[in-house]
Amino acid sequence: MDDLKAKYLEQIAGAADEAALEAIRVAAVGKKGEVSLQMRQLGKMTPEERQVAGPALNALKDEINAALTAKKAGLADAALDERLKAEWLDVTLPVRAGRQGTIHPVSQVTEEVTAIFAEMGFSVAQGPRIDTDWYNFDALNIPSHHPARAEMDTFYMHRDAGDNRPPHVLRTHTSPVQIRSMEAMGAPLRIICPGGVYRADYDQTHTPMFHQVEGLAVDRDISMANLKWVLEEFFAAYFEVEGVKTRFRASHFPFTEPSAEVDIQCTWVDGQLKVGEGDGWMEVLGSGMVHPKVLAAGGIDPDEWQGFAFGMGIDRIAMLKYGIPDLRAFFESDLRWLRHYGFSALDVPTLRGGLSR
Ligand code: 2U9
Repeated sequence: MDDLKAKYLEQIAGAADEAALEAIRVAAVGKKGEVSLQMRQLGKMTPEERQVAGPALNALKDEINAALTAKKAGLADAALDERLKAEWLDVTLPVRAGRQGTIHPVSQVTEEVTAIFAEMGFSVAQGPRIDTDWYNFDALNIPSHHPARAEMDTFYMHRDAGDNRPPHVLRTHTSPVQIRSMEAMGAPLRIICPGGVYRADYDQTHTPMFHQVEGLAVDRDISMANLKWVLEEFFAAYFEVEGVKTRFRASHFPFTEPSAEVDIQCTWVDGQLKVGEGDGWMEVLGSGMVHPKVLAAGGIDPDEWQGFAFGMGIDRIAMLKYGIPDLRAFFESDLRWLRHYGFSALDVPTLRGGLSR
C-alpha cells in the first residue's frame, strides 16, 4: 500500500496538465483503477485482515483524491498566471483616431423617444425580458386558448419534468412591464416602456429579437382625444417637422377597447420619405383605450380610472427616420454599418439641443 501511495503521489506531483491528471485518476481510483481493484479483494480476506486493510485502503483513496484536487487547482492557477502574462492590454493608451465606437441607431432612437415623452410627463419603466405567461398574456386579456397567443410565435423557456413553477416566456411585447408598473405605482400613471422583445420570426422585415416602445397613461378622465394629441406631438418632434396629421383606423387588440391603428401623413420625394407633408399615409403604430380587465389585472379599479395605451416598433421608426433599408443589418454587428449609421456618443438627444445631428 505504501508503494501504491508513493507511486501515485509522485505521478500526481509531476502531472503536466489536466489530461495527464485525469489519466492518473482513472489508473488509481477509477472504477477499474489499482486502488479500486485492491478494495474488491477485501471480500476475500478474513474479518481480522479486513479490519486493518479496509480503513487503510479508504485512507489511501482519500489521500489520492485530495492530491488530485489540489493539483488540479494548482494547474488551473498556473494556466491563469500564464494567460495573465501573455494577454495584457495597456488601458492608458490614447484612443486611435477614427476608432471611436458609435451609438447604435436603436439606442439613439430610444433616447430620442425618451426625451420627447419626458417633456410630456412620461417616465421610463423597465422590466424583465423573461416573464411568466401570466404577465405576458393572461393579464393582457389574452387567455390560454386565445388565437393571439399562437399568432405571437412565442419562445417558451425550457421546463424540466416536475418543475411546478409557472411557464416562462421571452416577452413578446413590453406590455408586461406596464402591468408590473400599475401594480407597483397604481393610478394616476404616465409611463413609456422601451426595450427588446422576442418572436420566432425571421425574414426581411422580422428578426427574432426587436425593440418596441409602448406607452400608458392612466387617469380619471383620459380619452382618445388625449391619445391623438400626444401622438401628434410625438411624431412632429420625432421627425423634426412643424406638424403631422394622424389617421385613426378602427382595429382590434385584446388589451384595448376601442382599438385603433394609426397612420401618419407622409409623401415620397425622390425615393425619400417626407413625414408631415402630402396626402399619403403610413401605418406606424397600434393604440387604444386600456381594456377594463387589463386595468383590473394591474390592480387599478376600472370604475374609477381609465387610460390610453399605444405600441410601436423602435427599429421600424429608426429605419423610417434615418433611411436604413434592411432591418436584419441592425443585429449583425458589422463595423462598417455601425460607423455609417451610428451616432456620436457626445451628441445626447435633447429637445432643445436638437434630437439628431
Ligand atoms: C397595457 C395595456 C395596453 C399596447 C399596445 C399596440 C396597440 C400595438 C404593436 C405595434 C407594432 C406591436 O411593435 S409592434 O409589432 N403594438 O399595436 N400595443 S396597444 O397596449 C397596452 C399595453 C399595456 C397594460
